[in-house]
Amino acid sequence: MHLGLGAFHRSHQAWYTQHASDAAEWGIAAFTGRRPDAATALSTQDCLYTLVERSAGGDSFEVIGSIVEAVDGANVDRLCELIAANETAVVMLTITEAAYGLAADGTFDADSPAAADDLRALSAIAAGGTGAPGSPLGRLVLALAGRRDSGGGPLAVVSCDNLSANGDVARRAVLGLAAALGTGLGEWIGANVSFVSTSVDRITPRTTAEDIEEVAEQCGYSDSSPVVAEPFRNWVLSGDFPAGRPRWEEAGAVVVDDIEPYENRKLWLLNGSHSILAYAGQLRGHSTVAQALADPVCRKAVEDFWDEAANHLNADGLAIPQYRQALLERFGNARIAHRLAQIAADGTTKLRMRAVPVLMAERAAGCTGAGSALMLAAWIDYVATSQDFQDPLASEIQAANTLEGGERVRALLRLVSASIGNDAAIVDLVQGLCGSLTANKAAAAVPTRP
Ligand code: CS2
Repeated sequence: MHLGLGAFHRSHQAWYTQHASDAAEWGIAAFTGRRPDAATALSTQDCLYTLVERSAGGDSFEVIGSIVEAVDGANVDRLCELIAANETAVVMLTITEAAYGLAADGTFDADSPAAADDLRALSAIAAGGTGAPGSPLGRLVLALAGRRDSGGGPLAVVSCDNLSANGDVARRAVLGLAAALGTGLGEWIGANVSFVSTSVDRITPRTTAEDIEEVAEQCGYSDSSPVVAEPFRNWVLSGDFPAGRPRWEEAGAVVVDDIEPYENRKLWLLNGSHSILAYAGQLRGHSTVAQALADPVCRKAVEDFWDEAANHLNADGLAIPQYRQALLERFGNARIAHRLAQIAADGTTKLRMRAVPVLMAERAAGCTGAGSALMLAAWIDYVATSQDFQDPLASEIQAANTLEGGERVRALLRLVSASIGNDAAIVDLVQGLCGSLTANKAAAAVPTRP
């Protein structure tokens, strides 16, 4: 099963499942998250779709068939029916970082927008009422209660969102919500549900109308739902699968005991620099990752942040110089039009994973952390100027934006992380960097068009 049927799931976990050596024994029932129409579009073509692998040199095409059922996420009855089934072994999640209801200190926040409505809905159900939770994790909790009642047995929940220790985060969120259903559900989940942590990687921009036309021209058939991705892919997993899983390792996935070094390498070096490029790049007039990276000011901000992050990536075998070099090549692939606006969404949640740990580690080591602080400053400048940023805390950001100077910086940083927003020296550091990315904008040679 998969919750969060979007382009990334289709370029990543669905690809690995198709290429597992025992692929014929498995099929994915995928539920939509924010785009219910994705289920209708896929269903009308038997859930088959084209994966366009886009390298700097050209495109190649492959039909993916590992998804066997595509369902509107609001169809909670079907979700409950499938999760209750004994044959269901794995529930994968790509539901976005913001959907886990994390507080600014990283714990589960029952008052977060993601959790509060679900807790109300689940409590009403526990009291004998009807209705259903509206978020993927709330729906999952209801379905897990059904699996317990039907004796469906243990299974694995596999978070594939860009959060550190994402399995633990998923466990905390699921148990936090399960408490509303009472009746020992938390104990059952503790004994029967394994929460697997993973690090996932494959750059997958949103599909465009031109991509759809290209598939029609090159493949000779009409596909309303192709997905475009870079050739690179990576999947590292850690945890138990009590009911089995596809042999993803035969398709290149890596199973490890200690996932933390891999997660940090990916979250800090790839996602962290993506966030710098998203905010700094848009402030400087760019719209794609490749354009922003070609701007020396953005490139320097990325390299400075990487230098800081590398100080805290010391596990054996991480090959940081090679990883950085590969990222420069991946980001520089201008045939992948990865929109900065897409990456800029949900800054409060993303920066908590991408900037804060590096900044804290640098400060603890007696360094300034200016490279990580610049990511935060770029976001602060961006939310002041962007007309339409998306964030689970958008109204809190708007309220903070009405404040002035250091008060505004402090209020915004507190939305990302309490420990950072409450540290006067960090607030000063970030405030001092605000405006610096655009200060020399007129002087810089800034390419703004592909
Ligand atoms: C990006 C990621 O949108 C974002 O926040 O940083 O989606 C990134 O492209 C993927 O994690 C790459 O694996």
